[in-house]
Amino acid sequence: MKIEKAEVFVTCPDRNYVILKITTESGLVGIGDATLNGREIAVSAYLENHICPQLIGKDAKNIEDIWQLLYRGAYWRRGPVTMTAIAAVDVALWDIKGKAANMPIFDLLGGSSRDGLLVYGHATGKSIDQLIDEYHKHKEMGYRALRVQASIPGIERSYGVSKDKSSTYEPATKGAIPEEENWSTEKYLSYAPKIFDAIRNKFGFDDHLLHDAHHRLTPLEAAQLGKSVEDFKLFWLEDPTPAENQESFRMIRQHTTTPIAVGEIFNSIWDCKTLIEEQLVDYIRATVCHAGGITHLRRIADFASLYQIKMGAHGPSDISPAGMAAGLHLGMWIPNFGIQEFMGYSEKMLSVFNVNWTFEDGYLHPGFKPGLGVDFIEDEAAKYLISRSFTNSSLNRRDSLELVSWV
Ligand code: CS2
Ligand code: MG
Repeated sequence: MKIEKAEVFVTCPDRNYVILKITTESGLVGIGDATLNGREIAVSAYLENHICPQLIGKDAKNIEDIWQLLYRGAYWRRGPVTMTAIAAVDVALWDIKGKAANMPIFDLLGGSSRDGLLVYGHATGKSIDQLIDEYHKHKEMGYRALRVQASIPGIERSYGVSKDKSSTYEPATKGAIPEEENWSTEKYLSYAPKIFDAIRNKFGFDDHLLHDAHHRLTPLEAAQLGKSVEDFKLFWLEDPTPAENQESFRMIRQHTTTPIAVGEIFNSIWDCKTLIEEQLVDYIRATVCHAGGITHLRRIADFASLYQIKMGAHGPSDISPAGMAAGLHLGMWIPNFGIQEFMGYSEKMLSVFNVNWTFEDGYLHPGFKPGLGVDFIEDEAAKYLISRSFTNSSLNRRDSLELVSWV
C-alpha cells in the first residue's frame, strides 16, 4: 500500500475548501479535509511544500507511524496550520484503510456505540420573532437540538446572525480585509436571557437549547451569564471566554451549573489538559479536521472520558463535507459522545462532495460505504476558484458605551 501521489485541491463552491487526495500504487484513493477557515492557502502551501513530498513511498497502512513522523518530525509541533495539515493526511489514510478492508471507518475504530449521532442545527434571527420562525422551521426539518443566536438591540452586528437577508449564518467574510465590529458586553448580558426565555415560552423544554458566546466575555462576565440563564436549562453555553488560560474556567465553574462547551479552536490534547483534569467544562468541541485527525481526536476523547466529559464537535459550513464525515465516523464510535454540530450544506457544496450520510429525526448516520463514504468530484471542484476570505472576527471593538473588556 505504498503512497504514490499526494495532491492538494482548493475550491470554492459557495465557500472555500481545501482537500488532500492520497493515491496508493494499487490505485486506492483517500481524501482528507484541510480547510482552515480564513487560512486556507497557508494549509495548502504547508501540505504541498512540506508534507506531500515526504509521504511518497510510505506505507499507507501505518497511520500512527506517519502521524508521529509528521507531528514530531516537523520539530515545530502543534498550531492550527500544522495540525490541520496532519489531520488531512490522517483522514485520507483512514479512508484508504477502510476501502482496503471494505469497512466504514467507524467499524475499523471498534464499531458503533449508537444508531446515529444527535446533531444540533442553527436557528438565528435579526429579531426574536425571526428567531422563533427559524426555530420552528428547523423543528419541522427534524432537529431536536438547536443553537439559538439573535441580534442584540444596540449592537450593530451580533455573532451568529447573517449579515444579509438570508437566515443562514456563514462564518466567513469574502473580501479584501477582515471586518471589525462594535460590541457591548453590557447590552449582551442583559438581552441574552430574554432570547432563551422567548424560546422556552413558545416551544417548552423538550428540545435541547444551545448558545455560543464566541469567546467574547471575561470569566466573571461568563459566570454572570451562566448564572442568569440557569432556569432555561441550556444544553450548553459555548466558548464563554477564551481558553488560552485554562485555569480561568475555575471562576465560571464556581458560580454556575450551566454546562460549558469549549474547544473548536483547539488543535491538541495539551489545549484541554487542565480543563479536562479539573473537570472545568462538560463538552470538548475539538474536531477531527483541526485537532490532528481521527488518530489524535480519539486520544482527546479517551482522556476526556476518564473525567466524564463528553465530546461535542464543531461542525459549521467551514468544515467540508469530507471533514464532517470524518467526525461522524469517529462520533459513531466515541463512547463519551455528546452531540455534533451540523449546519448542513448548500446544493453547490454537495455537487463537489458526494456524501453518503443520512439525516433523520435529528440524528445523522455516516452510512455504510467503505472508508469515509465521501467522493470528491474533481471536475465540479475545478469550476469554483478559491476566493480570498476571512474568519469572522471574534475580536470586537468596544463601542463608546462599553463598560467591560473586549475579547
Ligand atoms: C462557530 C463557528 O460553529 C460555531 O460554533 O463558532 O461559526 C466559527 O465561528 C467558525 O467555524 C470560525 O471559522
Ligand atoms: Mg462556536
